[in-house]
Amino acid sequence: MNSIDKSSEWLALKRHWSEIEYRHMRELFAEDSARFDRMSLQACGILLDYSKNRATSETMGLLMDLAERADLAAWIRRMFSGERINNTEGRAVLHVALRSCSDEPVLLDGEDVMPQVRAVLAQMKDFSNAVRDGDWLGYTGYRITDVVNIGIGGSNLGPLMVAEALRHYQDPGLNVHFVSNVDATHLVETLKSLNPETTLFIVASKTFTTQETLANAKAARRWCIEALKDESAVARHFVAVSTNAAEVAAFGIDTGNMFGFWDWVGGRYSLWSAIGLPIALAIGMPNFMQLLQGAYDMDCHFRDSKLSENMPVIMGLLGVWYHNFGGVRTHAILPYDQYLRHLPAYLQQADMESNGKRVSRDGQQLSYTTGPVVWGAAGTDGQHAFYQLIHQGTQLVTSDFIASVHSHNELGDQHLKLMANFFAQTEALMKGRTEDEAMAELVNAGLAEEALAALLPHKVFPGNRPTNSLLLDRLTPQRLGSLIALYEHKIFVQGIVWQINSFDQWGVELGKQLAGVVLGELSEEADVGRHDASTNGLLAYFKQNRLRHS
Ligand code: G6Q
Repeated sequence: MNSIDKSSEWLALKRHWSEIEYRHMRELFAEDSARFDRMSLQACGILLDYSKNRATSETMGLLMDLAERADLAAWIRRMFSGERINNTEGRAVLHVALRSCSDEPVLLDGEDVMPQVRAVLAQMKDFSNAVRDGDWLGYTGYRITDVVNIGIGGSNLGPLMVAEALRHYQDPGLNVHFVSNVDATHLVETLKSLNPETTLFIVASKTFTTQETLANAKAARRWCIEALKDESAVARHFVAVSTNAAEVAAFGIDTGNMFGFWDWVGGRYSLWSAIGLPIALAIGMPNFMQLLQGAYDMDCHFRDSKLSENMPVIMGLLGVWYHNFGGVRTHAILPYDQYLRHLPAYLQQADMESNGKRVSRDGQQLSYTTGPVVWGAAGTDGQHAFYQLIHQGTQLVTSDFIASVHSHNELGDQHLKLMANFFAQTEALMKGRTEDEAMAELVNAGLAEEALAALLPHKVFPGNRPTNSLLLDRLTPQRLGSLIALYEHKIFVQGIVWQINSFDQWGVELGKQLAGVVLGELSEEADVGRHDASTNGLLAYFKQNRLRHS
């Protein structure tokens, strides 16, 4: 594979960055009154304004050339047509099939996967209706009031984020909880307020071998049996979501209470599958179907729009622009929506696990960087925490600001206050405050000359800080589906340009192996000493102190 950084398209962008680097967005706006019209677009009920970027029409043209060099359009077709593009695991990447609302078949090795997808959706519908309507009762005949999803990583972050984002649509009679950490505190604190007779556990694990999930599931099972005094209670209080029926049965969950999915669904892309069962329980299956509809809308936009009018393509390429040509290393996700407060953590996994790769699809060490550090928090909280660095720090941070025109909670003028902050921040990040403006302000405040000179440099804001603004009409299940799919496809676009496999996760697998080895050495009698001096020392200290204080 020819390394993309040797291509003429890449070199053209490199030259172009050196031309544009010192141009201020203030100038770009002053020169072009139609900039917003040219650099914004709408799709699936989402407005993307990308005009507050260090980019011109020429930049966008050069980025599109790079996408063509990377053969992006063909790779999009490959994903949608079920090719095994996850080459290191020999798997297709078909999360798009999970939300297909079309009658067209989705073929994998010549076989339509849609009948299986629809069968699991029907099973989810029956089950979630039964629990929500009180037809599925606990072992002692009580209605289920609490659902605890036990899963980690991709089997936790998606459902957790969506259930919280759509809390407005939740049935108040059914609370959904999420336990992921192997630190028992997570489970213990969650169970404290729950009644075993009315609690249903979903054990969610694609492999059903993940240490954290199995440890929590076993502890939950003991908690249930101890309270209900009968092993057979498990059948009414435990269901599983997995691709591994044998391990589900070995754990003691009836496979009749199992919801399946397939190896062509990556963990971090699985909330659309049965991994979304806690979402369906929380908001009801019609709303879950709306979530899928929204994702499908974005899939169609991504698959069918030309690259220059394609929202995920534009966002992905702008990310490449800053990362590879501007040296920007971190990207902030800033939802001005309390319901979306878990979105940064969700996208952190989606992006960093997908694109945190150092070799190309064919195993060559890359000569350019990939995968920004993704982080963030809900506005306005973030403004009172880390925005200082974004405004005045020494490194350039790019950000996505996300909000809705209408709030589910229009309390007084609070939504207007929230949105005033949203608009003011992106404007301030773009414009900054020049020395003259800062000076005028200090003069107005009546500062004496000496104090003014001392304070002036601190009051200057360079501006020219790039932001994307994303405006939804309202945070509905459908819009949320489109928003998540937008980011999934953005990540895909970047992975293709970087020539990497965005769909494996060997770094996660490593953690799973290593913890198992060390666990064996933590017993009293086991020898420690096979590691480096630091690890040996830490292990010895830990074991001695456990003994001393036990
Ligand atoms: C996601 C990753 C990873 C995975 C967890 C849980 O893409 O593969 O986060 O989801 O490690 O794995 P299981 O679902 O197999 O328990």
